[in-house]
Amino acid sequence: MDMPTAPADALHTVPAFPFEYKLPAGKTALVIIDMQRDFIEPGGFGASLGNDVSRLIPAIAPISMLLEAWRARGWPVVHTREAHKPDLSDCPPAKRDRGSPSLRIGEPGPMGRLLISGEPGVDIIPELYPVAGELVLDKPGKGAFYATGLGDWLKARDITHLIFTGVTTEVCVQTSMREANDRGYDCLIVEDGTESYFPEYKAAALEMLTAQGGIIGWRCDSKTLLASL
Ligand code: TIU
Repeated sequence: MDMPTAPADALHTVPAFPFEYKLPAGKTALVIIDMQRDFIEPGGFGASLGNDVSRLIPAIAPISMLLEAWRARGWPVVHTREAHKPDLSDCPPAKRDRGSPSLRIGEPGPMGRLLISGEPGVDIIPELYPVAGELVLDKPGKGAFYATGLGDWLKARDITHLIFTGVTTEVCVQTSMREANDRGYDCLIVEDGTESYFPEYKAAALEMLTAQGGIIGWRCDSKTLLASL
């Protein structure tokens, strides 16, 4: 016999910080920010900036468990990739020319041209590879809403709550969560489902997003979230 399923409007109570997060079943998207080879594997964009890319690996297993839970329930999943058009027309010089990376955006590396749509380095890592029905979004900025169709996609599905995971905590994840909060979404960031090249920046980002009574949103770890579904 099939297990009875909760009605689509069931509310799950997550014991989050700074207070309980009410998660509506079916209206809460799992958002996985930029879990792509260019940030996580050697030879990509993250490494070109001088970072130790192995620091991001601990986020993979918690995200994978959340992804499994969302898929099992048929709930919405969004994967983003930081990526530019091959002619770089959507990459401002202020982004490309800044600093002194070993390779710049658009230059060829071992996984193809850095942060260019369609190149191997832009692809999502195999452990979290998208399946049919999940939104895969290329974004030219750090935020997932800027110059993308994400807002329209969420509205069309009546999605009101967003669970944030991915990399890096204080860059693309934080920017996206702030954009989402300004657009009226109730946002929760998963503490062990996000990583940074800089542990101190990760800790600070988690603190500042949820300070002042949840000024941008909520936080909890993946076990707490999974146990409350
Ligand atoms: N450099 C860094 O920490 N992050 C980025 O450039 N992009 C994302 O966070 N995805």
